[in-house]
This record gives sequence, C-alpha cells and structure tokens, in this order.
Amino acid sequence: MIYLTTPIYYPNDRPHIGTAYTTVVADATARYWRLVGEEVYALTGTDEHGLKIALAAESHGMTPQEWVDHIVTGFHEAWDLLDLSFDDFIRTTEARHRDTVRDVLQRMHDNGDTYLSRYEGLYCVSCEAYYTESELIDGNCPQHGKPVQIHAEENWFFRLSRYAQPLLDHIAANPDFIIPETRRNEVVGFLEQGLDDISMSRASLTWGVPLPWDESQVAYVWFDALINYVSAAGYSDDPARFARQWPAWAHLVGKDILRFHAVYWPAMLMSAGIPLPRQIAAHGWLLVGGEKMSKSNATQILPEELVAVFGVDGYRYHFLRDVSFGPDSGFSWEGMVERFNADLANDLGNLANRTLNIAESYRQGQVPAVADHSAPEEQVLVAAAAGALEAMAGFGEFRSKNALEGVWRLFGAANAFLEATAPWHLAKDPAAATRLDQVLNAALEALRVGAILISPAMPGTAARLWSMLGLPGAPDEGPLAETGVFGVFPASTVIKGEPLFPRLET
Ligand code: ME8
Repeated sequence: MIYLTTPIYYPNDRPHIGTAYTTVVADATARYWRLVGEEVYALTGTDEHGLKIALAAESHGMTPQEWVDHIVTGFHEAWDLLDLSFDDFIRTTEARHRDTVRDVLQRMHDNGDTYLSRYEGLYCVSCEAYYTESELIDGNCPQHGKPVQIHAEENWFFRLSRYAQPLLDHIAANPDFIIPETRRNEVVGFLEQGLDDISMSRASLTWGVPLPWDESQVAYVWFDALINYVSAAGYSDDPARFARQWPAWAHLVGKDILRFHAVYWPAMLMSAGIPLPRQIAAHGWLLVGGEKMSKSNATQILPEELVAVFGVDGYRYHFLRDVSFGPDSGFSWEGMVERFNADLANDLGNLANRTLNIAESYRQGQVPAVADHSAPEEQVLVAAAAGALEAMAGFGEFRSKNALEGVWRLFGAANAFLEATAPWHLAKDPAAATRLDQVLNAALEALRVGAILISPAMPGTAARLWSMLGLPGAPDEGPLAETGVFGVFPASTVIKGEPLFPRLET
C-alpha cells in the first residue's frame, strides 16, 4: 500500500500557494499510483494544538476550538477547489488522534525515555520550536526574522540524545530514507554533532493533549503533531488497518520542517517500538520576490487568486511542471502566463483543437478504426508515446517535471505529425481517403494516450478531453500499462467542443 502524507498545516490562516504546493504534489503522486493499480491512502490535515493556534484564537476573540473549526473550512474549500483526492483529512483535535498521542507517548515513557527537568530556552512561536543563541540571526528567529521568547518551565524531557547513533545507522543502511541527497547530508551533519535531549511537554499551556502520566502538562505541539501519521493509519482504533498501512511509504514535507521529520519523529518511533517510515521527501520553498512566501509576510498569494486566472488545471500544471522538487523556486505571474500559453494553449490546446476540427470537418465526427499504425510517420508517434509512458514513473518519485516533459514530447511529436502529414491537404484528394483515416486515427490516439498520461496532473482536463474523444468510462480508470500504450483509436463519435485552454494575454 502506498501510504503518502503531507504535513498537517497550522490552521492560523487560509492556505496559500506554499502549503498548496506540497498538497498538489502529494495529490498528483497519489493519482499516479492509483493509475498504475496500487492501493493508495493519501493523508492531509491540520495541526490544531499549541501556543501559536491558542494565540491566533485569542487575537480573534474566539476559543481555540471555535477558531480551528472556523479556519479548517477554508482548508477544505481550498483543497476542493484544487481538485485534490485525499483519502483522509486528520485534525489533531479528533479523538482518534488524542488517544494515539497518549498511547505513543506512554510507550516512550514506559521505555524509560522521559524525565522531568527544568527547561530554559529561546522559543519562536511561529515555528513552535526552540533555538540556541548561535542559531539566531541578529537575535531573531532564523526562519521568521521575529524576536524569540525566553521560556523557563519544569517540563518532561525526551531522551533524544540516545538516538543520534541509531539514526545515523538507519540512514546509512537506507540511503533513500531522506531525499534529496543534499537534505540527507544536512541531517547526517546535524546528527554527527550529537543530539541534546528535548523538552516534550508544556506546563503553561492547556490547549493540547495532556500527558497520560502527568495530566498537569500537555504534549509539546510537535510531539502531538508528528503522531498524526500513525493516528490516521489506525494505530489506536484499527490495528488491522495499521498493520497493512504502516510504515508510511513517504512523508512529504517542506525543508523548513525536515529536522522534525527526519530526526525527532524517527527517534520517537524508535523509542515507542514502531517501525520507521520508508522515506522523508523534502522540497524547497516557493519564493516570491526572492523571499519565502509565508503567512507572516506580505508576499502571500492564495490559490483562488491564481485559479481565477489559470483555472484549476492551469494552476496544477504550473506547479507540477515548473517547480523542481528539492531546490527553492521563484514564483512569477509572467512565468506562469508564459508556460500556460506555450504548453497548454499551444501544444496541447491546439493539438486537440486541430485534430477534433479535422474529424468534424472531414469525417462529421465519425472516426473509423484502422488496421494498424505501421507507416513511418506513425511509428515516430508510437515511439514518443512509449517514451512518455516511461517518463510517467517520475510522478511516482516526486519528479512530476520529468513526467510532464515526457508527455509533452508526445504532444510535440503529434503536432509535428500533423504538419508532416497535412491532413487538410489529404482531405482535398479523394484518392487519399484511407490515408486521411489513418492519420486522423493516429492523431486521435495520441490524444487518447495523452489524456491518460496527464490525468495525475490535470484530472479535470483529462476527463474533458476523454469525453470530447467520445470514449466510454474515464481516462484514469484502467491499468496504465495497458491503457497508456499507443494502439488503434477505437471507432467513435468525437465532439470538438470549446477550446481546452484559451490563450491568456500577458
Ligand atoms: O509546519 N514554499 O505547518 P505549516 C513551499 N504544522 N512550501 C511551503 C511554503 C513555501 N513558501 N510555505 C509553507 C507546520 N509550505 C506544522 C507541520 S507536520 C506533523 C506539522 C509548506 O502550516 C511546506 O510543506 O507552517 C511546509 O513544510 C509546510 O507548508 C508548513 O506548514
């Protein structure tokens, strides 16, 4: 089973294109694995406890629960707008999660990995994380550039220091545990310095999950949040499902929260005697004007602003095609318009438009099946389709850019095929009627295969194209290894319809 997770986001504001980036990549990955016939469980959700949320609620004059109930609807709306196909949405205020937090932390406690001690440290509420003096930049949090607070309390500690070597051993034995490699090296460097024990509870906060052995303290929000991944897999309420679903196939995260996922979380799991996830995949940041786009600065862009201009699939395509998974990536409206016009309006849009036009103009939409595609021009298309099918593996490995480049080579080949075979000339010559059928059939077949291959990235467009082609069922219904292979387009009635992607003005 492919159990794939996104971070659970803080419901302190509406989701922006940064949070949406991770979530769209996860959706395309999940859709790809479903397309190749795997059983998939894709999880997202919200991280609702902790000081940051308590403060956000207070500043809006609401209780924390009222606040999160209010904000979470914005997440559902945004994810629906982006056509995301998650199997589960976990909220850390749900009973299934609170029970699991208590069960997992109790196991860590029973294993002798906790102790009570006085803590004094520098805390950034936006990160919900501690920093050492040397990590600060001009005395401020290195991620948010905001002042940190001094926290001093009697807290429960987790013996994280015990796990530096076991983690190094695990990473050495499982080179794909952290991807990409630069991030793995970063984590290894951090572990090689040794780990300090960390505070895992809060005495001064009530908005959280009380520790089962000391109800006067609530779990530190990260020791609550990370556990969501096992809660949603049924750790406490469905052991049979947990046995099938865990370990997770991959946790998808931004690089800002890599340390929590690649160090704290596996150490917690080791302590609780739970197997580690197969992989932590960390991507870079979306930058706007050279800065990380975030809720706390004025560069925030909301998905709905872009969807209004580019449509949902224009949106999805841009982020899946133009952002390499791993490095930081600058976002610009100009770049997005350019890509939309070049790839969607021109390459795919025109191919569909021209091909369906030919079918309507010269065959009244009735397309005959042909014997095969053995002519040399068609063989080029067959090869391009095979290449695209191979490139599709990229979707399953967080390389959607490569997958889509492969699919677009097929569309490029199909456009070149129409230029070379010029069906509009063939139509004028009654003796070329059979050749015209042959050419038309091949161009339609390129669109049929293309509809299947774009479906992880652009499910709505794939479905629309499918119905224009007059095909029964849905493009993502069959096993990719069979349906994605270039064959003979079945006899059908095609409908031209409206253009898929009308050109945008720059
Ligand atoms: O960290 N570019 O929640 P969060 C790319 N609740 N991705 C971005 C981004 C940007 N500019 N801004 C945000 C939390 N993200 C915790 C997680 S998990 C157990 C708990 C994405 O709402 C990216 O995936 O601050 C990042 O890791 C995540 O949003 C942080 O979301």
